Amino acid sequence: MYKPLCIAGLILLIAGLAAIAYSFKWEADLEAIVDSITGGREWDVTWYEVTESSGKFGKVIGSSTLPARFVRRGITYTDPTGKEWTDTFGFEATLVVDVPRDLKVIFRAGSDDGIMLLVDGKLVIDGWRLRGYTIDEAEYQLSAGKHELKLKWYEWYGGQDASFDIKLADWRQAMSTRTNGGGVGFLGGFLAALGAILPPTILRRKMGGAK
Ligand SMILES: [Ca+2]
Repeated sequence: MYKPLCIAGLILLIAGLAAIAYSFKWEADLEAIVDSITGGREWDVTWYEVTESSGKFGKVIGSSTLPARFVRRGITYTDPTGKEWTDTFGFEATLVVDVPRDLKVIFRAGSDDGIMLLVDGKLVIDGWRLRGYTIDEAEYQLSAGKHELKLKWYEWYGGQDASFDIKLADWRQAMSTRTNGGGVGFLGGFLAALGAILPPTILRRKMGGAK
């Protein structure tokens, strides 16, 4: 064992693990703020028939709700007549958020096929096209108070997925802290292991040679 390398490696390993643990705590705190913004409210969803591949809505086929933050893969909708929709349908949903103070957020909306997000009537995410599942992100400054979010989604043919999430802008820093912590921890573990297998005489031999 070559002790100095082992100790340096262990210090880096501990620092890396501490950064990872901190990033989880940080993320949990940010998630709690997002939960307070949505306040347990749900999307009010109106389902539509879709009449064109460009996502043109036809008649209303029913209504339901979705959780404020959701991931739905392989969406189907069974309308009140019992018909199950798997293609050529879509929805328009509204959700009111109540923001405790001015906050910079990241909206994340995913879809197969198209999706768009409007905040207080302003288009913030535009993914309104035929495509495989893709997540669009937009940073947005939300002022304190209530805001109306509108989410539109449509499915033409093939796969049918939709997702929506809100993150605070600091979430990206929390994630990079975790990635960096992982890198430092891995390096530390590697150096500690290297120190453990190196012969202890490596330094002594060098010093001996310098005499
Ligand atoms: Ca599709």
